Amino acid sequence: MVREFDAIIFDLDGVICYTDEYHYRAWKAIADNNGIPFDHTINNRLRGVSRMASLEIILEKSACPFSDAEKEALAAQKNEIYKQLLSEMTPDDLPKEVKRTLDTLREKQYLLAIGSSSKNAPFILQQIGLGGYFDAVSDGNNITHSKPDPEVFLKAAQMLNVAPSRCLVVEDAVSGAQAAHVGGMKAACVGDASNEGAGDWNLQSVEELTEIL
Ligand code: B16
Ligand code: MG
Repeated sequence: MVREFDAIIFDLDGVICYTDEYHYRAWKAIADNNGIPFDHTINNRLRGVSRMASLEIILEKSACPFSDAEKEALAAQKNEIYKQLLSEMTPDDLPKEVKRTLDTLREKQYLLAIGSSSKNAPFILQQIGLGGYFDAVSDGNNITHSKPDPEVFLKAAQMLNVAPSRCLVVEDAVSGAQAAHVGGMKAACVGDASNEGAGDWNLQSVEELTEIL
């Protein structure tokens, strides 16, 4: 079989592990403290979006305006709550089917990378036992534009020294699938993005990757 890809770039939150629920809980605490309506439907719009851009989406429902300094303070408070939740994660929070899939793709000699908007990506990978596992980690610390801008995936491809057209992105966010496409990459989607039909492949589980690769 002729291979279409040399590298697989995985989104982190919502693909490798379910930190999306922790983002929800942390933002919910901030929203409740400030009397701002917030639910899972709004939370879905935050997938793949940077911390400050997420806050702007949440503040759309606020009755009163916030200054830039107040916004910075709210984002910092949210991150403290989020990091507290992350500190309780262990390798048991890495789903078995995800680890099996990664190991199978590695055996098939694909390069494996992370392409995440999160500045907490290195800490999360450490917590779930994947520190040092990937061939490249491109995350919120090395980008200036978040998804749907393709920067995070293009940087991952650069780190791997692989052409974008030879990379497959795995995403749970519609914004992430769009970023892949703008960057000239194909996208395999799970979760919310799969339900929205945003991918070139729309999967029920990450493990289905081993059938298409
Ligand atoms: P942080 P991903 C994204 O991670 C999340 O989906 C998104 O909800 C979050 O706002 C963003 O990271 C930034 O996270 O506040 O930790 O820097 O899906 O791109 O892995
Ligand atoms: Mg995600």
